[in-house]
Amino acid sequence: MNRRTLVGGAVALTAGLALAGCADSSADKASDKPELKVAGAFMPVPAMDDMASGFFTVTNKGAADKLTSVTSSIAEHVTLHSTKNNAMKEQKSFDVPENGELDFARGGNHVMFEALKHKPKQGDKVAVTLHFEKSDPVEIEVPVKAATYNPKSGKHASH
Ligand SMILES: [Cu+2]
Repeated sequence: MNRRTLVGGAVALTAGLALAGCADSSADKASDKPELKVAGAFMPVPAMDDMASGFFTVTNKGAADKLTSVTSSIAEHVTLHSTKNNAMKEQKSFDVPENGELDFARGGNHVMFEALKHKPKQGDKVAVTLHFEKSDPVEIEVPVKAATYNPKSGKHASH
């Protein structure tokens, strides 16, 4: 009995040390702030009356951050989705990497606007607020584009 307690205690102690080490190294980076910019936002005219999707790119010239939620006056619920092998999956958050970007694009990550209060028309602008773990919320106006609009298709072809 005594022996077992000892062993358990040693394991717990090691785990505690490892965790403390991790926290220390990330605390160093936390002093650098994220520097976020949101660009290229658009919402294709939705096919359905009650649901729409949205896309944008968050670029970051500073420390890592996280997109934790999106809100909009046009929808009751806004959720974050990733797409893999044509299957959508709801995500709690998306990482915005240090000196990197978080990209939302057709066929990939997207924001889903559900329970729309009204159906947006092409040419409308939808007010959307992005909420981050560290950075202040960013308010953007998302232009409503044609249902087939895809700014990335040209970009990919030139790669
Ligand atoms: Cu979705």
